[in-house]
Amino acid sequence: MENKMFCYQCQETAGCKGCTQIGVCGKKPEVAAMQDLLIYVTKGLSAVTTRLRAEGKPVDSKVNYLITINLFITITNANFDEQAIMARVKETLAVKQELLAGLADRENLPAAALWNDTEDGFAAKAAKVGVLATENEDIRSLRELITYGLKGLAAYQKHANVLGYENEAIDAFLQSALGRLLDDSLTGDDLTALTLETGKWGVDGMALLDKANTETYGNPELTKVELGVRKNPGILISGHDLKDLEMLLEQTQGTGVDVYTHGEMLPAHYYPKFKKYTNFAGNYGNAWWKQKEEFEAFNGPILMTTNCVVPPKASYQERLFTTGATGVPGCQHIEAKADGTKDFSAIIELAKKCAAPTELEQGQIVGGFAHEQVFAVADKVVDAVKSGAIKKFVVMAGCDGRMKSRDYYAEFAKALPQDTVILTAGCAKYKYIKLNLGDIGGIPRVLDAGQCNDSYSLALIALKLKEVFGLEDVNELPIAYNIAWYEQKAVIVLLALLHLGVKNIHLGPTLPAFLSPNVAKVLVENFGIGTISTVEEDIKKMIG
Ligand code: FSO
Ligand code: SF4
Repeated sequence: MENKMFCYQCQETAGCKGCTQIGVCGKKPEVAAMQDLLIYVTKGLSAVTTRLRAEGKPVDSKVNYLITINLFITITNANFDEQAIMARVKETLAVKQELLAGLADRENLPAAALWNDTEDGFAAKAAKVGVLATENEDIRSLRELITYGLKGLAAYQKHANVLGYENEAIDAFLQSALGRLLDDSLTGDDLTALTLETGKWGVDGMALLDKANTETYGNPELTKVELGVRKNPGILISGHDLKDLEMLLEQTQGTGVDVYTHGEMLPAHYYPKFKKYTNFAGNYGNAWWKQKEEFEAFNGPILMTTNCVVPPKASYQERLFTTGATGVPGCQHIEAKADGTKDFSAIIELAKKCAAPTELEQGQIVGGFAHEQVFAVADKVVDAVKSGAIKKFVVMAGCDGRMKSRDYYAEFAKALPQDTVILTAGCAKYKYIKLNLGDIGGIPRVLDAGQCNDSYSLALIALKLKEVFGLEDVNELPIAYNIAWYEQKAVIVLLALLHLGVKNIHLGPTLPAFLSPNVAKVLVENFGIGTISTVEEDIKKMIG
């Protein structure tokens, strides 16, 4: 059977419809097929674990980790390695087989829970279980919306897990939801309810990760991050995994090798615990999509801890290392040992032989405005709002991307009146954080809370302001939401915001292709979700 690719999970999907030949991200059809199969078998395993729990039997945390990392691997720009993904499918099937033996009741389990590769081969099965296997457009749309939200939730769980934090209730929900996506008896209304429930667990998942990060590394604080380079050779670390960064910083002590952050690792500088490392040199480059040029110029090795990785140019492929959920064929992958530690000596040895990074720019980024830092200056913020010095906050969190249409966000930031403050998180910030937009009475006009998961901080800040101003509804606050999305972590952030009651979110640069017209209508009618138009019109609409 022809193995036709279909993927529409990210904002850059071909023609705003779906990638069918090869991914705009570089994902090949055979990799897309293995990812479809991995999702299918992970749903099957989740149906089994959900039945086990219903029978009162515990599910080992190792199985929970397996499920979360499987989902994480299929997120946009995480893993392009077909062999690595096939190995995960095999492992998942083996674990499922073992767990099936422990079930008292195996009646009426979905087909995915019983499938194993002795029936038909991986490629043949993958061709039957992709996104288009669900024929009804609205059911498919809701199933995929939930699946993508769960992928984002899984990524955040994985980060909390590596720091020793877990919440069995979140894993139980995640798995029961995955299992329910196999159930053909669920109606559009059932799936709409499950979408909203996913948002509730998204809030819990981000709260768990926030707790894990802040209890382990301290509360982010106002920090100036250097953008220039030093004279030593360096290692560039990208992605979102703070534990990997900590291990790398430890292992590079006394080696003469500096460590620079890239992309979504920038906010690591805001955490007190990382400030003690004198070789933690600064941030290099911009958002993920500029990496082909910037990794070339870095000269030293690059460690990708999570997405977004772009398939590399041959010129620096040997310097690109992956770990965790990421994978690129031809690049060395650093596996965790049984105790979770990683040996980065191969990267450090390579760095010693490389030239120091070529400087791209000079200057500083100011950030660290997560919840506690903002609460510490809450009086100042409240006074500025009361005096009229701050008229409006604009949440511009989310992702950056390649599309030219995203220049809108830089232009929008520049066009905002001087009495507005941007609240941001995620790699979207690179569109305007270096523009020197000034401050209002000492409060910077761009307040960066951190990574995309730190959008949770922005929600806490909104709830705090609601309390201080004695408002009933978070939507009465002078806050507009103009969010840029790209991949599936942004989906869980969006669902979490909807759960918290936030309305009238503008989502751009385009609405997700996976929203069918009917599902989009439900989101518009119930939550006022809209997209963007021109900078002028949107400033009028959002700021007044
Ligand atoms: Fe960006 Fe990529 Fe953080 Fe995403 S680096 S696009 S939403 O992976 O996760 O913001
Ligand atoms: Fe296309 Fe995005 Fe899927 Fe890549 S992740 S194949 S760009 S829809």
